[in-house]
Amino acid sequence: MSMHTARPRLSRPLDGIWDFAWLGDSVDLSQPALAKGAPHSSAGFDRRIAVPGCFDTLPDLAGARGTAAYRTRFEQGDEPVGMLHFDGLGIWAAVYIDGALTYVHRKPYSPFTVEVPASDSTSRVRELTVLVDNRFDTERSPLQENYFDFYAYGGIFRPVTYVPLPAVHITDVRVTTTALDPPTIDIAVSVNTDVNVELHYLVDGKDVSATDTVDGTGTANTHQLPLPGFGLWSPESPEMHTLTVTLDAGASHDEYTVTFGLRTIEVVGPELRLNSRPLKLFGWNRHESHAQFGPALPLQQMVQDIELMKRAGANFVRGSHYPQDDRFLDLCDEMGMLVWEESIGWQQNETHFANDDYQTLIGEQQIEMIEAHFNHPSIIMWGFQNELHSELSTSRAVIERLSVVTRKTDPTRPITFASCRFPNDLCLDLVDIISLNVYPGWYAGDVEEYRPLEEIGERLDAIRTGLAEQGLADKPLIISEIGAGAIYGWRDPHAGHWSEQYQSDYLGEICSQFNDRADVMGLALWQFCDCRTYGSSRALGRPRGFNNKGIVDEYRRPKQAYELVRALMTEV
Ligand code: ADA
Repeated sequence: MSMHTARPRLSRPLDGIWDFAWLGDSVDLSQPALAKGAPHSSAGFDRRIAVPGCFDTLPDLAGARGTAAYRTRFEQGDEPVGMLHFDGLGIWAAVYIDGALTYVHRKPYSPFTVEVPASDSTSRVRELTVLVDNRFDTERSPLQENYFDFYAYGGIFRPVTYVPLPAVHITDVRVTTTALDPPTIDIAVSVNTDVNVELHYLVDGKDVSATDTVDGTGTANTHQLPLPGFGLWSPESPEMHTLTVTLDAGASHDEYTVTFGLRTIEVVGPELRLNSRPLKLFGWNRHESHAQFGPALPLQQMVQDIELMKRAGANFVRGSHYPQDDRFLDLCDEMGMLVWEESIGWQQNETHFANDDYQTLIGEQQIEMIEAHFNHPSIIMWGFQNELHSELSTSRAVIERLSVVTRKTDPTRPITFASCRFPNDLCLDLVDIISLNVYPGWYAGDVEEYRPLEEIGERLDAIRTGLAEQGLADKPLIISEIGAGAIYGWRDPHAGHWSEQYQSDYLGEICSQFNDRADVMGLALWQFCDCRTYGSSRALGRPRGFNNKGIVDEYRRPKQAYELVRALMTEV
């Protein structure tokens, strides 16, 4: 296995200690463009904060909702163009450069870039201020709401970088594996010019004798670059390669490096095939969440999370329920985890579907997520709209629209959404993979019955029959959520709901069922780690204010079920 960094260019990380001020919960953000009177101008930056980090995990701001001001400085060199790249934050942000509003960001967890305007002073030092707000406001940020079953953290919780650029530069490079024998790739390069420029390609640092010319559209396609002798990517052998594209246009020289894996993914009848071989997916749903850091997970934690999942037999993780940290995706590439990535969503209904602003933003997030993460071989499917009300006829148009957008942005990967409405779902025919969230024996059918574990097998049988009746048996099936809650340390002679024993028996039952069934292609247990959720009276079904269905707790301490699942899933 070779280790690479997926950063495409020489960039300057702005992560570190920034100035910080808490502005409270009454700042009026309706006119963030008022540069001189902008709320941060009198902020008085009296504190320090880490970026990446969440402000509402600081002791005195735990649980607070309001506006925070962040400030740092960065040096601009002689380069004609500069971009700031933010990998993700929550929930809403306004970006100011040298005091002037430059960008307003409304999509939690989405990566975004901001072009740095030319400086009007001779100083090369630029001041970057970001107002970050974590209040729920369906007009300002309709993509995240307080009824979602995961905590909406505030802060710049993923890296920020400054990327200097030449005047003529590469804006994107996409690599698609088009054949396996010999491995062959298609390269699509976008540049910010429509005059002819020359491109040159290196793979793993080796000259592959391929050059290309960008035509007037700004995009060049090499026609099938064969790479005989280059290793394929798979979970068992996650071999990564690099492609470096160099561009020469007059005095302008640019270089852009992407990492990629040689692999194909396709749906054939009820099978999902990686490199033409059928997959059986097993793993977890994972929230980016930690007791101390919220979603600002240290890199070490990301590595440990993947290690914990793999040790227990996983080859698959569903990044529930939002675009993932790019560093986590890099690790999945390097460590051989297959990924389902999805845009943010949690049980959206007709109110959302009637809101044009919501529809626009969710479509944008879907496209931006795919564009940012296209080259990760670990991602094998795109999802959206977790548990939307797909039993309503109005939902069909939403799924149709997102399916079209997704397939247009990436024709190479299958699409899915996790439904909890089966058998009343009206949209399953629209996607490539059927994914069902079910909780038999937890949110049990028979509320009087103690330890109703037999509901698990019964439900799986009913799903198979139901899919056949609806003419959907010929599509791959994933049980995309199933699980039971356990409070870490709660071992009880009665072994009922919330005990570690019930969770262990429950997950043992579902894993045994899965191992015995050829007709379920994938299983993603709910969930990997306990995560913070509602603090209000909604928490009555969420003891401690946590969703406790993790197989490890919010500090990654394994519960009793972990060793059983590990035994069942590594000895098959
Ligand atoms: C849903 C949902 C998850 C979580 C889970 C649960 O299926 O998709 O986010 O809320 O239920 O724990 O009940």
